[in-house]
Amino acid sequence: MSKPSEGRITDMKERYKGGVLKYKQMGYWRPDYEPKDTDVICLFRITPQEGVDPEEAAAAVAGESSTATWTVVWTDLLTAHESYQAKAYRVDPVPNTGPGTSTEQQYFAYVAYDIILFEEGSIANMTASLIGNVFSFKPLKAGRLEDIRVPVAYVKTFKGPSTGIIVERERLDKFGRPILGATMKPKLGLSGRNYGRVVYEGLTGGLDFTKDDENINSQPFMHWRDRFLFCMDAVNKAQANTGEVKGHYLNITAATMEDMYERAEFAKELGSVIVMIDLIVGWTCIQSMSNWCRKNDMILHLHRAGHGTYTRQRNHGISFRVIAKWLRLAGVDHMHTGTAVGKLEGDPRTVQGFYNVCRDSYTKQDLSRGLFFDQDWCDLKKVMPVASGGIHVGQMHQLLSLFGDDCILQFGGGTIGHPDGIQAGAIANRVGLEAMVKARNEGRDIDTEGPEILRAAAKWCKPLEKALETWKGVEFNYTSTDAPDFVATPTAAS
Ligand code: RUB
Repeated sequence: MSKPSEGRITDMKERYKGGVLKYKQMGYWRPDYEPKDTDVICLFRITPQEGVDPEEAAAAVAGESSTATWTVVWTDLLTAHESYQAKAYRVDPVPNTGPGTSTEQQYFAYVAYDIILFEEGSIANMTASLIGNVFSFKPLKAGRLEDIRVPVAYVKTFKGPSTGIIVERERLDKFGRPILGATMKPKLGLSGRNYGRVVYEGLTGGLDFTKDDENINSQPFMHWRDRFLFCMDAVNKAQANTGEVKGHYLNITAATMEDMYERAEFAKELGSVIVMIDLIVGWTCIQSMSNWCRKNDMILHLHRAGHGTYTRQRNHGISFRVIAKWLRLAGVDHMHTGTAVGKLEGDPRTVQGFYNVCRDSYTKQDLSRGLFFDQDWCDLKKVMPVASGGIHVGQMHQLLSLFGDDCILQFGGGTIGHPDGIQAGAIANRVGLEAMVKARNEGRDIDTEGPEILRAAAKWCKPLEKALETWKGVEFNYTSTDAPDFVATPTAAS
C-alpha cells in the first residue's frame, strides 16, 4: 500500500519546488481514477526491478509514455498538465508468477490516456507515446504491451481496411469457404520465368491466390518488373483456364516510398487485384499504402515479417493482438495471424484471439483468448486473417475448426513440395478443403472425423492421397511461449 508521503502531492508549492520526485508523487498513480469512455486504455505487463514498488513502476510507465521525465519540470505549469498526464489506475499480480513459481513476479498495470494526447488517424503518433521509451526504462526489468482499448471517438478518425472481407469475396466471387493460397518456394533465387511457372501451376491446380514471400523484392536473380510481368501472365492464363478469379500478391516492399508507389502503379497497370507489403515497412508507410489501395480499388495484403522479434516472449515486447488492432485501424485488408498447428509460434486460443480482432464488429473481453478489453470497431471493415507457415492438407479439419470460413489458408511447402508437382499439390489442397467444408456443412464433427473425411476424399483423388501419405504425422508440437494467462480450468465432468 502507498505510504502517504509517496502519494500524489497536491500542494502546488511542494509539487513544483524542483528536484526529483517519485512518479507517484508527480500524480501518475491514480487508484481512484475512473477511465473515461474517450480514454485510450493500455494494459502493460511489467516486471519491476528488485525493490521497485509495482505501483511506482506502473506510475513510471504512465509518466514516461505521456508527459513526464525523471525530474520535476516547471514548464508543466504552462499546460493543462492534469489532463495530459496518463494515469496508472490499477495494478494486479499476474497469475502464475512470483514466489512458488518458476517465473519472476510480474504485474498487470492498467494505464489510461486522455484522447487529447493523440493525433487523429495516426498509428505512428499513438505508438510513439505508448511504446516510445518505456520498454528501455531502467526501473523495469521487462515490460510488454499486452492489450489496448481504443475509444470509439479515436477509432472514428481511422479509415481502416479499404476492401474488407465482404467486398473482397464479391470481387473474387468466392463464398462459403476459406480462400486458398500458397507462398512461393524457394523464397529466393528463382528467375522470373520459373517463378511465373510456379504461380501458373498453383493457380491452375485450384488455388485462389499465390503469394510472394516476405523477402522477395528486387534482387539480382529477379528484378521486380520481371517478377510482376511473369506473375501476371501466369494469373491471366490460369484465370482463362479455370474460369475463376485468381490473384498473386505482388510484394511491393522496397527501399523508399517512391519505389513502392512505382511498384504499386505497375501492379495496377498489369491488372493485379492485390498488392502486398511487409510489416517492417513501418506504420506511416502502411497507412500511405492503405490510402493508395483505397484510391485504386486494390486489396492490401500484409505479411507480418519481423513481428516475432518483439511479440513472441511473454515478458517483454508487444503482444501481436495489439499489433493486429493497430493494423486494422491502419487499414490492411489481409494480415498474417498464425496457424496454431504449423511451424511458427502460436497457442491455439491466443491465435483465435487475433482472428477475433480481425473479424469482430465488437470484440468482447475474453481472457481465455488473451483479450482483456471490449473493443467497439465502429463498423470499420473486417480484415481477412491469414493462416500461413508450415501447414499441410492433413491438418485441414483442425484449421477449419479453429478459424472458420473467413480466412485464407496458405500452404507454401504444402503445395509446392508435393512429390507429383505443384498442380498436384494445389489439387490436393482444394479437394481436401472442399471435402472438409462439405462434411462440416452436412453436420459431421470434423474435429474427430477429420482424418477419416480426408481419407475418404483421397479414394477418388490421387494427389490428395499422395499428399496425405507424404506429410502423414508431420506436426510441430512445441510448448507455446505466448499462451493466455487466464485459461478456464477443466472441471472433473468435462
Ligand atoms: C510460408 C512462410 C511465411 C510464413 C510467415 O511458407 O514461410 O513466410 O507464413 O509466418 P510455408 P506468419 O507455407 O512453406 O511454411 O504467417 O506466422 O507471419
